[in-house]
Amino acid sequence: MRIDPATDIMGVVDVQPTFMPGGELAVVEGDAVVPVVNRVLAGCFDHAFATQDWHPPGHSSFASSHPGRKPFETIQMPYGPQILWPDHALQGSRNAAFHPELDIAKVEVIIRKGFRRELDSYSTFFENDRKTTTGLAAWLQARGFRRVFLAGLATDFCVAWSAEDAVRLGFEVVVIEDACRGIGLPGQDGTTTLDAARRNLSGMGVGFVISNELTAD
Ligand code: VGL
Ligand code: ZN
Repeated sequence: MRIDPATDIMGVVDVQPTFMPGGELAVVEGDAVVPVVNRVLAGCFDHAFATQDWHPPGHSSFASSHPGRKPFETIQMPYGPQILWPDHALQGSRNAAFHPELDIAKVEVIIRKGFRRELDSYSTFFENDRKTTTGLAAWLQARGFRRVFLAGLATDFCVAWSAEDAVRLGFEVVVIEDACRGIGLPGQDGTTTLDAARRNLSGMGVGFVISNELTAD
């Protein structure tokens, strides 16, 4: 697949140690995305944005903020169902910074999300009420980007919700599979949130590639 560096942009989602082995919400092999992201960014793209999960202490997505609740349970919030997580991505903490080896030289915009205490945010476009905008769509449109290539963590949450919103907003979307890792919570009938995300995104027309299928002009 050929990248057009003028109208294609890479989105690097939540490449933060909090989502990697040893972190608060560790994704299996989460750290394995770093060299892949670096290679693709260096070799194929002129432009990138990045997202950073960025929660205040006591964030409403933390199980610890809901007495009697445990991580990975689902509760009802005013904006809909919300999975509760271990405390993670604490603003200003070392594990909420970008992974120290992530090469952010080409990153032109950083979207921080989940900074409102009462509202979680998986997608880089809208918070979990699916109405509160981060402003990224307008920025991408103003800059003339038409296709968004997504990489990072976690495939089934922040990457998947970003991909879904991007399609709805009219962008073409491609997920770079080997540059992502997922959480994979158990879902209905033996499937996981990863299976559901892949099925849902494919049905919406999201493309999936592996990094060595990408070429630049
Ligand atoms: C994420 C759960 C909670 C993610 C962030 O980056 O996918 N998942 N916060
Ligand atoms: Zn979070």
